[in-house]
Amino acid sequence: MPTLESPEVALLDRSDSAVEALPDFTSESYKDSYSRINAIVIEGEKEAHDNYMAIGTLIPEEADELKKLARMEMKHMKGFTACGKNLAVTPDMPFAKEFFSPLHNNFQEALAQGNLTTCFLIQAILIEAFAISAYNVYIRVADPFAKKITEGVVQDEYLHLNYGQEWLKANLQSCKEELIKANKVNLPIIRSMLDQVASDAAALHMDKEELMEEFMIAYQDSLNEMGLDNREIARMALAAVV
Ligand code: PL3
Ligand code: FE2
Ligand code: FE2
Repeated sequence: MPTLESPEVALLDRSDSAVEALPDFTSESYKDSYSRINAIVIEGEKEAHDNYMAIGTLIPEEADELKKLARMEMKHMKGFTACGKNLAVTPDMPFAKEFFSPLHNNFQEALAQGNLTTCFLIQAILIEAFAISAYNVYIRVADPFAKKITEGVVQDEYLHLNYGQEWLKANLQSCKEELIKANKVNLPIIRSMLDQVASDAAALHMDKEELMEEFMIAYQDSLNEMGLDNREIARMALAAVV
């Protein structure tokens, strides 16, 4: 029977759904996985910065607002860089660059065509919902230093998702067809990124199904807020599984 001092009792105090022990942040296997995950997050924040700056060149009247979002992304990048340093981990940046390259290339192609709908879908909806899911799950199992940083970051990511969502909502009539088309191409890429990161995430005690669940909540909520109906949202979400 658990006593007050026993580990079982301490575990019961954790308020999240995944009631499990925190990982050993100093183990070699934790640090090995962290070197890739930390790099992915650093690269993702850097690309997010570049993407908001790039979108600003297509909408001059929004350039100042987009610069603000980009500046937040730089701050996130610095925060996560500090998280790696704090654990004495060197981020594997070449791995992360390769990891982001399919989305990176699709964003660049859309940008070159002045295709704002696809740019917003890739950066503000798909990447931000991916970040929100990852950070929400990570907060439950992070070391205390990284937890504090990630809690601040995830609040900003909701603002970024919301910004893209409001632009797409305001333009929905003219951009719906393109939105659905771009989603068909890019949601499977997010799915494959999640598959690629799952085993490293598991080493950090992050559960794949929990990540998918958190992603689907942020993604579907956002499509709903844009004004898509349940059938349209279901069709779009199915692009992740078929
Ligand atoms: C946009 O502001 C940021 C984009 C970053 C995308 C990150 C996706 C992360 C997937 C890996 C899951 C682990 C999270 C752990 C956090 C240190
Ligand atoms: Fe960010
Ligand atoms: Fe963001």
